[in-house]
Amino acid sequence: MQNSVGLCLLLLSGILMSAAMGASKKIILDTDPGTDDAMAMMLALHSPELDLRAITVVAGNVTTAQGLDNAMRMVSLANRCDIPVAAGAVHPLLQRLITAEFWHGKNGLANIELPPSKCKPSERFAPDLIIQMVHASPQAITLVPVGPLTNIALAVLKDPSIVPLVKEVVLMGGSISGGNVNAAAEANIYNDPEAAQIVLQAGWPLTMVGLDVGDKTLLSKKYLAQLGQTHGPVNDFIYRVAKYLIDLSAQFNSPGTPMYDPLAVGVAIDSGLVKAPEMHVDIETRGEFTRGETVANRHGYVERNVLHGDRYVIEGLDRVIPNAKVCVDVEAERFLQLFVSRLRGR
Ligand SMILES: [Ca+2]
Repeated sequence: MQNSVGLCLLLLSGILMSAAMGASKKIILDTDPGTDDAMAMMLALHSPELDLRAITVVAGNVTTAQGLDNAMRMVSLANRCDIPVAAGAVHPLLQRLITAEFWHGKNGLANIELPPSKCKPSERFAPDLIIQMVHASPQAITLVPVGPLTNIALAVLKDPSIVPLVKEVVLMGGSISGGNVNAAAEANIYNDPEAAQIVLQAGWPLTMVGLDVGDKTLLSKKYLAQLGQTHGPVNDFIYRVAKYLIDLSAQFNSPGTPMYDPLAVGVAIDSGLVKAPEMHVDIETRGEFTRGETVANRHGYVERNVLHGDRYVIEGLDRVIPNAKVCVDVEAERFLQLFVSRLRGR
């Protein structure tokens, strides 16, 4: 009798576990690793709501070769050699690559030398891996790009039939209140505006997690201290990355480091963390001062100008169709607590 009760409990827990696993969201993290990319990746790897199916590497914060090396060392540190890691584009579609060792350290990982990876990279080209995985799991894959959008654009250009098969896109990039590269543009979009425009206009459900909310989500010394109380290979690595970034932010009089990429993963975990009204967003690709700006229509319409003789006359308003949910506010404390709680002791 006891045995059969035990067996039933075992079966039940198995069913519950598989139900929980089935409920987790399949994501592909497209990344230019990158310090905040490192934090994003480790958050994704340690969140049961997410099932990280692949990591695809794009040129951005560092070269693709360096980014691949960084990603490989990180999946190895987390003991996740089962996750395919594929290298992708080595430069933006139409412009030279701009790397950001200035912010991320010489190796892109805060100058922290992780042990060599015991995992092997995928031999697939990242956009091809994305195409293959989307077809293999239709309507089930969420793309989480946290670097320039080159890989995602290449996948769409090569196989537009993936667009209706992708569940959604949650990207880190853009801003509707000024940039960080310059007055107008945010770095991920600035680093490949043509790719960004392809991704924004593709026609899939898309959430833009931009500077507007990243700048409100500052990891401060308070959270660093919490991470410092516990230990584990990932915990200790992220502690060092966070400390590097917090010290860097202090040089610019900021009380903490903005959690840009991790917040995109956070929104993939729980969309309730942000307020994200629908807007139509275009990417400026030509402006003298504004190339790479995310131009968002907050009102949902444009004026209709009709030529009458030698002038145009406004005859009415035309509705524009929203193509993105644009994050404008965030429950920062709740997100930061989530982040720290997921990595403590890992
Ligand atoms: Ca990034």
